[in-house]
Amino acid sequence: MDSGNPEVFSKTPGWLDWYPSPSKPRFQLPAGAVDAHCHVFGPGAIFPYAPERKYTPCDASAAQLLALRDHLGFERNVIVQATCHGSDNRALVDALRASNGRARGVATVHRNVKDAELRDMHEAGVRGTRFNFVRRLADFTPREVLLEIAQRIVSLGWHVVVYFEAQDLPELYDFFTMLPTTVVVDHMGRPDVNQPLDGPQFGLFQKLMREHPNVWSKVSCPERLTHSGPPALHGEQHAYRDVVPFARRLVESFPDRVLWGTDWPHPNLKDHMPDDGLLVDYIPAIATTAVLQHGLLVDNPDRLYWR
Ligand code: 0GY
Repeated sequence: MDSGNPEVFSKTPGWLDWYPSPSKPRFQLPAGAVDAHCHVFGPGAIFPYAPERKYTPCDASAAQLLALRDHLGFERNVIVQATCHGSDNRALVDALRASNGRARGVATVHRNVKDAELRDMHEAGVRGTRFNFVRRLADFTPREVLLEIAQRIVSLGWHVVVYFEAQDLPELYDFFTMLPTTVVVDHMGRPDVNQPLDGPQFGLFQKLMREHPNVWSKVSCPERLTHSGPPALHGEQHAYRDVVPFARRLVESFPDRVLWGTDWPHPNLKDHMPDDGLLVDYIPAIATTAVLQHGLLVDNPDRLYWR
């Protein structure tokens, strides 16, 4: 910083910090497994949070993320730019460089981004850009601006990651189908898991994936979607049981277009902070065979991010 005094950030009141001592998963991840949705936050003293942010998180550094990767048994990460950093991707790029090729990134870019900046980000490992439609997280950006950005990244071979809530899909559907890239949806489009699996809400999301082979989904975030709650005990069979049928349906219907990630450090959770080891133990409930697990954790992220 110009003054030499780093800005001091106070966390949003009620902020839940990430789980300090996650258990070792019982589920043995396959060799080459990728945690395909996680974030770094700051540290704010080095990479300040964006002025337009809607929340101020606890710090969650690249070193802490890479230590978690090793503890859980992942080999690689996909680090996704979080809204608290706006379109300032310095913390993300720093983390990608610290990973020595074992992480790829999804950035958030402004329409004024220069081609040279895009090329530098690509060289650091960025392979996508994220459009956020969740109102509590990001201000509205006109669709034509997003389309313009999407068109600019085609030549880099990047894709678009979209984050939205299920009640907004009817309005966003046509826009998503216009995008000229692979489109990766965060957290299954955030269904209300109290609604039927084959009801109109999740039915529309499955239609989007069925009719548009360029659409992928992360089957992540049971801890955000659940009404029934976290596992009471390590390895408990019924962890996040209300979310399981939704994730399992996507894994079984679209085995080559699903990804999984921890979502560490779990921004904006209100009820509980998951033990990341127990989250990994949830994977075999939604990908029930070794073949499905290998696709979800190794082949699919490898194809999208490392080829
Ligand atoms: C997630 C979910 C959330 C936050 C963000 O970029 C973000 O701030 O993605 C959320 O609050 O639901 O995937 O990390």
